[in-house]
Amino acid sequence: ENVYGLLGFPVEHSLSPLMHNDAFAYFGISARYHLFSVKPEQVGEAIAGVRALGIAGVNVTIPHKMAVIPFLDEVDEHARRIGAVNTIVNDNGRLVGYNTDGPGYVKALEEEMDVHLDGKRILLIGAGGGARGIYFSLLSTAAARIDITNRTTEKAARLVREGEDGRSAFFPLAEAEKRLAEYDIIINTTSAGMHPRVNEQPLSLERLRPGTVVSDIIYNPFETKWLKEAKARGARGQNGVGMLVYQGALAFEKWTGQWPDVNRMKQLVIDQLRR
Ligand code: SKM
Repeated sequence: ENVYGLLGFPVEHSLSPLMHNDAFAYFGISARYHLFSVKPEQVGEAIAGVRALGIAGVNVTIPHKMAVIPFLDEVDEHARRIGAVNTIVNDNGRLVGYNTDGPGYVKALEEEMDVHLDGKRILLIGAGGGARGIYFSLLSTAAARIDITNRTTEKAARLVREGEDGRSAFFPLAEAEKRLAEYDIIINTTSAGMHPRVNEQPLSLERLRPGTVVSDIIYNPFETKWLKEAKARGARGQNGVGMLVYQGALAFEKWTGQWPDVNRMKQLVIDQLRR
C-alpha cells in the first residue's frame, strides 16, 4: 500500500483524506492518504521522513508551503515563481515540488462558472499566498487583464512588479471599489469573511455590475456574507470548494496519472461541510 499525506500545522480540519481516499478506492489503487501534523521547526525532518519511509507523495499546507522548498530535489518553474509548494511527488527517491493551488483555482473558475478568460478584466483582492498562486496562474493561462487591490497597497504593487506583464495595475481598496463596475470577474483571496471573522468583508460591493462573476476562495463558511451580498446584487457567485477540489484533483493526477471524478470529490466535500 502506497502512503500519501498532508504536512501542515494544524491539519486536523483537512478534507483532503476524504477526497483522496475515495479516489484511490474508486480507481482500485492500493494507497492511503494520512494527516501528518508537523511543527514549523521540524519541516526538514518531515521531508527527510518522506524520503526515508518512501512516502509516495504529499500535499503541503499552511504554514509550510515556502519552508519545504530548500529540502526538495527539484521545484517546477511555476511553483518557484509563486514561491510556494503544495504538492510533492516522490519520483524514485527524487522529491519534486509543484503548486496546484493556482492552476486548480483557474480550472475551477473556467469549469464551474463556464467562463472563457481571454479578454476579461479581472480584479484580485489580496496579495498574500493565495493571490500569488492565482495571479501567476492567470497570467500564464489567460489573455486577461488582471488588476490587484490590497489593504497594504505596497504589497499589491510588488506583486504587479513581479508579474512583469504590463497588463496589470494595482489600486488601493477605495479606488478599486470606485472602479468595481469595470470588472468582469472579482476574486477574493483574503481571509476576510472566513470563520471566525464572518462579519468582515474584503471590499464594498456597492458599485457591482449585475452579471459579474464574484468568486471567493473561502469555503468555511460555505458561502460568506460577502458572496451572499454579491449574489443578491445580481452577481454569479462561486465559493472556495472548487479550488479545494481541483487543487486536490491536480495533485492526485501528478501522483497516479489518473484524473479523478471531480464532481464526486466535490459532493463528498459539500456533504462534509454541510454536516
Ligand atoms: O493546497 C492545499 C493542500 O494541498 C491541501 C489543503 C487541505 O487539505 O486543507 C489545503 C490547501 O493548502
